[in-house]
Amino acid sequence: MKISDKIKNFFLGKSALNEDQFDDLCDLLIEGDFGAALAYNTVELLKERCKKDSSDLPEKLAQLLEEELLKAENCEAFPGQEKLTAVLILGVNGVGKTTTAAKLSYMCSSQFNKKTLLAAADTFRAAAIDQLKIHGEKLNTRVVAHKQGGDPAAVVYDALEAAVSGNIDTVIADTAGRMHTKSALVEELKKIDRVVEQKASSARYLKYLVLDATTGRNAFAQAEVFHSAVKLDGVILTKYDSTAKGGVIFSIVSELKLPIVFICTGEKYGDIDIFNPKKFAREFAGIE
Ligand SMILES: Nc1nc2c(ncn2[C@@H]2O[C@H](COP(=O)(O)OP(=O)(O)OP(=O)(O)O)[C@@H](O)[C@H]2O)c(=O)[nH]1
Ligand SMILES: [Mg+2]
Repeated sequence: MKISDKIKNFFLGKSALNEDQFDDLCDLLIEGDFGAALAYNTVELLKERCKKDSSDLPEKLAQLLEEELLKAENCEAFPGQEKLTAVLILGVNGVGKTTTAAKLSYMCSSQFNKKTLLAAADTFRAAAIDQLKIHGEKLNTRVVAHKQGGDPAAVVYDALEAAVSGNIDTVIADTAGRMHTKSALVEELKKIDRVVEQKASSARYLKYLVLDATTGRNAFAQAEVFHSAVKLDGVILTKYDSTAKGGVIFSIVSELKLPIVFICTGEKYGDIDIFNPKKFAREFAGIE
């Protein structure tokens, strides 16, 4: 059962909560991938607010959850800018980076009338370049690629050059899956970041970490490592359709101050939305 349904059932028929019930709610939040400390603090705040007025418990919880999701530093909306934007799509293996790069390209052209270019900066995995090229063909989007084994930073560099001469609005670079626990891969990422930072000095440069909602609390550790390596701009949550939980994003926003920028709910190009904190918070609290 989805955590939001469990929370909904929990509140059914309850107009006020006693101490034990507040503890049960805390356990439910933890079960939904909230960190323990954040779950405890959230429940304490809820208790505080209930002292004054105990009506509409689910609404009060939703309000608190939304406040958590607004604690991140603001990320400028993407796309929709006049400037050339370079987006680096990062994450561990298999989280949905390549699919998300394609979805973002589709979103840019179908919703915002922006021209994109895909950069095949995953030069590591054998089939990665072809995988992106297939997306490029389906989306009628140019893909800049080098040979397998090449320097990923050089691919992004070339893609940015091509963007300037080709009147492109946004370069979306797919990168290789790298485990956050392997320091050599994290170092390589820092190098890519340095090159793109220099090359993209006149462009807007965004680094988005893709997190698979089904990985639970491990997503928090991934966000911590990537953020400390390259200072991320935001998180894209994928596979939200395949999890009953997803509460890990509350601690990512609240503790790392990283905004969630997009949420993906399927394998099709259209299965991506700009993240809406209010909607997510209300759904999590079992409302709507
Ligand atoms: N259900 C669901 N599946 C998704 C979503 N996003 C991606 N996938 C699937 O997840 C699998 C992996 O996606 P990729 O885009 O290849 O992942 P990746 O991070 O590029 O993988 P590597 O390059 O190998 O590290 C594919 O089968 C995708 O269709 C999503 O939001 N929901
Ligand atoms: Mg990939």
